[in-house]
Amino acid sequence: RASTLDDLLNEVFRRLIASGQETYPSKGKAFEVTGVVLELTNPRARMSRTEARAVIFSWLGEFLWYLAGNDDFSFIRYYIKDYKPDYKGATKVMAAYGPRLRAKNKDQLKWVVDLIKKKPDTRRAVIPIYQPKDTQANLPEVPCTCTLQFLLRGRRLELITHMRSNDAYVGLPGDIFAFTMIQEIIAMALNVEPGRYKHLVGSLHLYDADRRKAERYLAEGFQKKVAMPIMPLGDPFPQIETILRFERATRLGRHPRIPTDLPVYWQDLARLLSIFRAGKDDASAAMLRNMRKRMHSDAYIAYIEMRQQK
Ligand code: 5HM
Repeated sequence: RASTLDDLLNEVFRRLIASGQETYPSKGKAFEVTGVVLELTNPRARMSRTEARAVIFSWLGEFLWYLAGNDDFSFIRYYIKDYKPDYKGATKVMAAYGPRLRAKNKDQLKWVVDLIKKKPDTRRAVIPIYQPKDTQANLPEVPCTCTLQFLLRGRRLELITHMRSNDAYVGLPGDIFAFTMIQEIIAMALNVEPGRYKHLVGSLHLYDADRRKAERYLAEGFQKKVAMPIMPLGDPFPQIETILRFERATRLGRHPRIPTDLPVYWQDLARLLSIFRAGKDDASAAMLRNMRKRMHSDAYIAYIEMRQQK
């Protein structure tokens, strides 16, 4: 249990390095702990401030990919250049979460909001990501996330995520980022505060290939605590539609204007998308490219702090 993502990652990496059991599943040697419960007490402290893990663009891109209900390979590849296609030339991602979360004919996020509004104490606000169709042999990828369960308790919205498998170095931080953002979206739609975030993992592992990087992360020491600002209260779905339109236009290189009718919270995320675009556009601007690599959460945080001081 920890109050920030960095504190949680510190504990997880230490545990995996000290006592992870060696396993050899589908993707190379890994050190594993099974049946783990991680808890982030402040779900807004979802960003890392370290040099090693502060990769806000890929997290933000993946989160928007989910929200868009999208399964296009080109969408996610724009944000995560190492994202592997299911097979050579694949244009869709079979295990994509987007269509499972927000199908055209059934938006599970809105369903959860409606259900909890009607039955605040419900134990049924569960979104299944992992589905029967994933239980076939030899699929290239199957979702690592099984379910998201929302519980409104004491006027706070808790989220319990169950993952069958979680890569502690590459997957875990982005997963926590996206799911706590979804937690806050549902909380705002219900007009309550987000509560605890719990992350239940069947197999939590660190690949041998990332072990040195995890050690380097630990060597950076503890970072100053930071949390994202509070999402604007009230129904966030219309604002999400606007940001998704902006994201798409930006990704397609149309250079849209920042939607100034949006609350500052969403405008700031739109600015991050523009900065990311700028880094891609000007191939000759080495400095900009470098800035894109480094202009991760730290710069975003400095920017928020500056705003808060004003
Ligand atoms: O063998 P398996 O299907 O579990 O391999 C998938 C790998 O991707 C695992 O290391 C898993 O932990 C990681 N992963 C993750 O950590 C994958 C996804 C995508 O569903 C994710 N987090 N969100």
